[in-house]
Amino acid sequence: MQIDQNKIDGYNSQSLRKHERALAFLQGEIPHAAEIISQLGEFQIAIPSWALGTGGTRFGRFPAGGEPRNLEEKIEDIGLLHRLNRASGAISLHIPWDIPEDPAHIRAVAAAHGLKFDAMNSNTFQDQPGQAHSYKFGSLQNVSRDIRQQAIEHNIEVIRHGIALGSESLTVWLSDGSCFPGQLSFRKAFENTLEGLSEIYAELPDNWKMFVEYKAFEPNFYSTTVGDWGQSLLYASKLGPKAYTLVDLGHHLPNANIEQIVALLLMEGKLGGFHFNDSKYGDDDLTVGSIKPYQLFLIFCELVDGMNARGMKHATDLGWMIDASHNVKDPLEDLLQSVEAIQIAYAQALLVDRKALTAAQERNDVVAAQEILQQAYRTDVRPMVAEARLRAGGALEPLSVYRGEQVRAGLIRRRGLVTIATGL
Ligand code: PSV
Ligand code: MN
Ligand code: MN
Repeated sequence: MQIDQNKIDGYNSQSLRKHERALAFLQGEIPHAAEIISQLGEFQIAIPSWALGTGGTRFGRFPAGGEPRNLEEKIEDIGLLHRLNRASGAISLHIPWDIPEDPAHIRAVAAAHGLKFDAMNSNTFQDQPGQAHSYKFGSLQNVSRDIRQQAIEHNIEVIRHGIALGSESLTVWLSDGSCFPGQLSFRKAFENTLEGLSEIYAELPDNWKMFVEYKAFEPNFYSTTVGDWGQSLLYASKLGPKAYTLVDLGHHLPNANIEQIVALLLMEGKLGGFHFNDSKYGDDDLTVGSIKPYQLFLIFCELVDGMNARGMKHATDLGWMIDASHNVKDPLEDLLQSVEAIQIAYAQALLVDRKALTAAQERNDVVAAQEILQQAYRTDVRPMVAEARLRAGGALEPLSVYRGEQVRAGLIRRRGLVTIATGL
């Protein structure tokens, strides 16, 4: 389903006046507005292939209809998002959910939509049909060398698929852990996992990175073998310079100070990637910024500050991705909301008066420091985000275009009401 430029321009012209008034006001208030708009224009957020359908919960799934039936259609859906917001220019694949049978063809389809291939994700948390060994008791941590070997080979196969597509990173999330005390030896589980990760690491091309994603609990509920940023950092440090920690916002214990984790990982040069989502209770995978937008802003403050301190480029030096799941919303609408929430938090973080903040910190002026952050957070930066989209050829109001063009109804007509999405 394509929405051509004329259509988008038509919608834009309807709200252009209102937009220009709001933007002019902001430009008057913010001296470096032009710089922020150009930084926003460069910022791309990858969309995971598994977020395009309704994931549901373990109790049930209520499909939205018209969901992508194959990899081409997943790419097509992300192409549509990118067309509207010009900020979703990459797709992240999960193997074996998205095996590219003909990589040259898949590359061409993605290129036609202006999309790149972000991190490749391996899957040793499910047993696949015909698989020789089960991951019931873990993959890389497993007491059986044969099972570990199977998981290692799978990850190497994922790297090969990624090379064929032009990806440059592998994300390893392991569901390994235990459900009951005594079930496993923490030390042996760690050592086996490190050994397996090292064998996978050895297969990485020179220009590749490996992201070690941590998660506090689920599906194991007593221990997780890569359970927190400390454990992930241990693996990443022992593996070598191509290995990094990946932070998924939903993977912490309640009330964890994620912004502090981000600051320290960046300081150590070991933060590699991000999975954005939001949560109230656990790994809820809700729309980014829907529950704790201030936390998201504080995280971005540390990202901007820490990346600047290391001379990193915001747009390219970390892997930015949404990792969401949908139960009650149209997945594409949810993703448009998530991308915008990330851009808003980024823009607000770019607004923070760093010099004044440092000065307030140096004189222990707690009130001034808080005011400086909240001044940025309480600024409505949406006109700058919209302007960045407009300049890139996108829609001032992506959701309005999506709804105005009745995209979901069109997808249902073409793909059917009941579609079986691959993946979760
Ligand atoms: C696990 O909860 C996770 O966050 C990992 O990133 C997986 O790859 C993804 O969700 C999809 O299951
Ligand atoms: Mn994740
Ligand atoms: Mn998760």
